[in-house]
Amino acid sequence: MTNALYDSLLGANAGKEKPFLHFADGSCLTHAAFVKVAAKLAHVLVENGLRPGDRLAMQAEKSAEALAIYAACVQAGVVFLPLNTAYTVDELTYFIENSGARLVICDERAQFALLPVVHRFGAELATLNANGSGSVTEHAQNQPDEFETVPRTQEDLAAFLYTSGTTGRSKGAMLTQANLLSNAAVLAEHWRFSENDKLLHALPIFHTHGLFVATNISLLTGGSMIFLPKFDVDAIVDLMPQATVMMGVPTFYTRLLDDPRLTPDLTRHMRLFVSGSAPLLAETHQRFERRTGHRILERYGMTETNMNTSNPYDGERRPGTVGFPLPGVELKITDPSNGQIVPNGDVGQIEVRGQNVFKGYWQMPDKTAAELRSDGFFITGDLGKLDNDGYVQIVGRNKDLIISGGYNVYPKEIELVLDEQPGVLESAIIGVPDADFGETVVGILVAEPGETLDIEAINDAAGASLARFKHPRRLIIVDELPRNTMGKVQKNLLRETYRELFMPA
Ligand code: MLC
Ligand code: AMP
Repeated sequence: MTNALYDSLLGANAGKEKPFLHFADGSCLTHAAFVKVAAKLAHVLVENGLRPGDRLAMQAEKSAEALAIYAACVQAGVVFLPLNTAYTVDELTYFIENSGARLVICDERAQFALLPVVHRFGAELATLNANGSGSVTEHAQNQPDEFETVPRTQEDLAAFLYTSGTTGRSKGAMLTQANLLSNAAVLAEHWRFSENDKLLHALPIFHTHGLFVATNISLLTGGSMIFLPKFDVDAIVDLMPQATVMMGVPTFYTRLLDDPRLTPDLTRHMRLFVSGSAPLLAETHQRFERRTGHRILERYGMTETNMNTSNPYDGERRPGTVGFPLPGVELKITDPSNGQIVPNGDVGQIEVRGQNVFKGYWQMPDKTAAELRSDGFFITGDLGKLDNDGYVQIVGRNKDLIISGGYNVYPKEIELVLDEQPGVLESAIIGVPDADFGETVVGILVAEPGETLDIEAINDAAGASLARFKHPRRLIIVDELPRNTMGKVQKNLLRETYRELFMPA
């Protein structure tokens, strides 16, 4: 038995003395060196007691070493669980407990807060800092730079990515070797990647977009990435003339459009701009083309499914659409009430099936059964339709979800925190349009009779337990929430009322 993911992404590059990661200071790490770092780290994982199939949870800043931990997990057959650096200890506690992680890697600054949690669940803790220092890399120094790759089948798990739910409890999406490898291969071909590509990488590496789409494609094709710690317009403008491809969320593109340095000359060396993770306004697509001559290629994916659809590389990249199902992906638009395919052109829920679709939610068979049909179709929760030429258009969501700057925010999770605050009778979290983040989070509160709400204290409480990107940017007190005859809060009415809060007409 082999380990196809390792062989394709890393083993194939073992002898390549050409750059894999370029850093902003001009230095670089070759493919061969990256493979060696990964092997050393794989020894560290084994010495920490990790066995194939065990989970490793990591909350670490973006660095070559952090990326090499992912590679080490692939080589050692360990399931990689990357976590948003914005998560609070409360949030991390849930992930560590739920995943049963045996090893938790975090920044040195977080270790004392996390140590009691890690010990409570019988795990071990190691550290990795933004500059690559920490107990993990110290331990790796004296390890051999070769590691006997652990055999894995295509159905074995490679990663868990947590995605929140409408009940407020996050679910661990189990991704197999086959899910990751098949999608990387399809995308590499569809988007014409080669070893000559240099991808401008400013996304975080704890989500599908930055970790699997960008990184796996670059590894698979032996290309390279300009690896930036985060998105920063100045750095992007500096480095774009050296790159050939950029992948980003729509906020990347709107921020670039706000900068006068975005010109045809700046983008002359680029062959492809990809956007995804949130809706790209047709207007942004058109403005970008007018400014640079490039048509952004929009694609559509999810944590559970990797990438599902993409606009064509050669054909028309149609603004406001996410293109066609990728090779190997079946897509249908169904009536949510009965699962039947709706007439062409009608709006329905998007369902997808293919090798890209995950195996289910970790230890949540009921939730898995509710979203993943026994015939393999996954109910995405997105609402869409096909236009006359078969392009998929996403028109809304059948799930209570806000996407802020490419990060998913599930209202229920925040409402649960707000409802617990003194004097709060009930709350509703909605997303309203925002020029920078696409949508931003607003909280509507109702006080208990006779109570006066302390907004500052409520904000502090939200801040203590929820990641910063989930915090309501505004809390508004109302007398009551609008409800329909069934008693359900009518969030559409609230969204309409507060539509212009951050984007006045
Ligand atoms: C940062 N902040 C955010 C935020 N990002 N708040 C809401 N939404 C966000 N996305 C907070 C900061 O903590 C800060 O808090 C304040 O907002 C302003 O920060 P900033 O400096 O303007 O933000 P910045 O650090 O520049 O980050 C913005 C961003 C980043 C858009 C560059 O969020 C980002 O890289 N997003 C990409 C997310 C992503 O990769 N998604 C892919 C998911 S995979 P304060 O304290 O200063 O007020 C997926 C599947 C698929 O969806 O299809 O791809
Ligand atoms: P996540 O759970 O973080 O993977 O987010 C997945 C969700 O992001 C999808 O279900 C969609 O709602 C949304 N999404 C991803 N790409 C696009 C896109 N191109 N246009 C609109 N929504 C998108």
